[in-house]
Amino acid sequence: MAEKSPPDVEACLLAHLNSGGEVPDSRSYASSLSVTHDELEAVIKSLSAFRIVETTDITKETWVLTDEAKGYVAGGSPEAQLVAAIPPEGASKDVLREKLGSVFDIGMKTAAKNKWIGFEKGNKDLVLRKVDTIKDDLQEQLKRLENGEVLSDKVIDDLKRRKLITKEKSIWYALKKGPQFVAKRKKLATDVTQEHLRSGDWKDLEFKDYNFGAQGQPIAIGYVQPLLEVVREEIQNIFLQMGFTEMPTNNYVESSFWNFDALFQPQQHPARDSHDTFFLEAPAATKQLPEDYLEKVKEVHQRGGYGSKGYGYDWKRDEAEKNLLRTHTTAVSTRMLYKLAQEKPFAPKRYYSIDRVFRNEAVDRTHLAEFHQIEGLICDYGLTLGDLIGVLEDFFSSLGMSKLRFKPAYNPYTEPSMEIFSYHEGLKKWVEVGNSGMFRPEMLLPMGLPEGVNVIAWGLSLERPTMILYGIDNIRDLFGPKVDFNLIKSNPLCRLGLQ
Ligand code: FB9
Repeated sequence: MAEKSPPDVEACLLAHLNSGGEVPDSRSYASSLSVTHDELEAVIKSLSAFRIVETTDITKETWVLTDEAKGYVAGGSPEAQLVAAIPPEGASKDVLREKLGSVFDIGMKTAAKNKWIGFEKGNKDLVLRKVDTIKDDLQEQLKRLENGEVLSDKVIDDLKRRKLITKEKSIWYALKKGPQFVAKRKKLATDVTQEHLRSGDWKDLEFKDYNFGAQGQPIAIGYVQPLLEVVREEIQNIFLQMGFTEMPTNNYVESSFWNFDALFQPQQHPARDSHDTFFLEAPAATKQLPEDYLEKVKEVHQRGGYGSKGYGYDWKRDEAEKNLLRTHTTAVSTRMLYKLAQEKPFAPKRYYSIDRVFRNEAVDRTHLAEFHQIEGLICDYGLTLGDLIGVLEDFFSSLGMSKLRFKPAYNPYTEPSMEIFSYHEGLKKWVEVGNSGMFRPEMLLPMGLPEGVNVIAWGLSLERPTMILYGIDNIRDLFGPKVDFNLIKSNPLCRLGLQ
C-alpha cells in the first residue's frame, strides 16, 4: 500500500478557512489532517506573521507523568511490585532489594503503610505478605491522569510529593481568517534564478520583502578576551602617552638565538630546556641568523669582552638555531635593539610590546602555559637605574599604583635587576607587579650599539592586573581553554575588528 504523502497543511488550512470553515481548536484540526500539532503550529506561525490568519492562543496547564511514573503505569507501583515479588514463604530484604533495585525502598514504605506486608516475630529481615490481592491505587491514579482525568488535590499533592508528575503548559490556537487572508499564498520569490529568466515567469513573480533587519549569517571570527582587551588598551594608551612605539610581536615562533643567546643567556641555563620552553619539532631549526652578529654573540658567551669575562663554555650554533615558542617578548626587544644598532647615527628609542608568550609551566590559579607579557624599554645615552625607577614610577602611577618598592633580583640579561612591588590599597598588601633591569653590555655591545648607550627595561603580565582589577581569582576563568566562550562571544567588546 503506497506511503500516503503528507498533506500540504497550508493549502488545506487556507482552503478550509476559505470555504468558511472554522478552526476553534488547532489540536483537533491537526489530528483531522493526521499531522502533528507542531507541524500545523509552524504553518500557523508563518501565516499569522503575514496576518493571513488570526490566532487566539488557548493555554492549559496539565499534569504530565515523569518517566518514573510512566514506569509505574507500565509495571505497577513500587508497593505493588514489592508485594508481587514476595513468595508465600516470604523473602529477605536483600533478595527483594536485589530483585527490585530502587523500587524496593520506595515500595517498602508504602506497602508497610498499607499493611500489605509484615515481618516474622524477631526476624526483621524476612518480609512477609499480609494480603493476597492488592488494589494498586497509585497505578490507577497515574493512568487516569494520563487519560486527562481530573484528580483530587490531595492525590495531586501526593503525586507531586513523590515527584511523579510535573506541570506542563500546553498551548493551542483558535484560528480565523486574518486581514491579509488569501485562499492560496503566492510563493514569494527570494531570488531571480536562471530558471525564472529562461521560463519568463519572472514577469508575474512576487518577491519577498527584503528584511534589512535580518542578522547576517554568524561569521566564524576570532574573539578577543574582553577584560584583557580593556586593560591592554589602557596600558597601550599609557605607553603611547609616554612616547613609546609598539614593537611588532606577530611571531610566536622564535629562534633560541633571539630568545636567549642574544640576551647573553647561557645555553645551559635551566630556562632553556624543554621543562620550561616549548621547542618546535618542525621547523626544528631556524635558517637565517645574521652571521657577523652571531659570531660576536658566540664570542661574548665563550670568552666575554667589553669588560666581561663571558661564560667560558663551548657555545653551540645548533643550540642557538633551535626554534621555540617565545618565552618572553624580550626576544622581540632583542631584534628591535639589534635593528636599532644598525641604524647610524644612533637615535634614542622608547619601545613597548604587549603580546603572548609561552612557558612550559605547571598550570595553577595564577599560571597558564601562555600569558600576555607587557614590556617597556628605553634606549639612550647615559641612562641610569634612577631613570629606570623614575619611568617605573610614571608607568605604574598611571595604572593607579603610586607606592612602589624595588627588590634586587636576577635576570641573565639585566644587571642590576629589580622586582617591582606596589602597595595595593584594595588587597591591603604589597603585590609583586613586575620585573626590570638594565640590559647587560654583553647583550648591547655585540649588537653594535654605541658605548655609553644604556637600555632600561621592565616587564609585567596583562593577566595579573586584569585579574586584580576585575577580582578574578583563577586565571583559567580569564584566559585559556576553560574560559566560558559564550560569555566571550556575547560580549560586544570581543567581536574582533567589528569595533
Ligand atoms: O604582572 C605581574 N604582577 C602584577 C602586575 C600588575 C598588577 O596590577 C594590579 C592592578 C594592581 C598586579 C600584578 N607580575 C609579573 C608579577 C607576578 O605576578 C609574577 O608572579 C608573575 N609574573 C609573570 C611571569 O611569571 C613567570 C608576571 C609575569 C612577568 C614577569 C616578569 C616579566 C614579565 C612578566 C619581565 C621582565 C623583564 C625584566 C627585565 C627586562 C625586560 C623584561
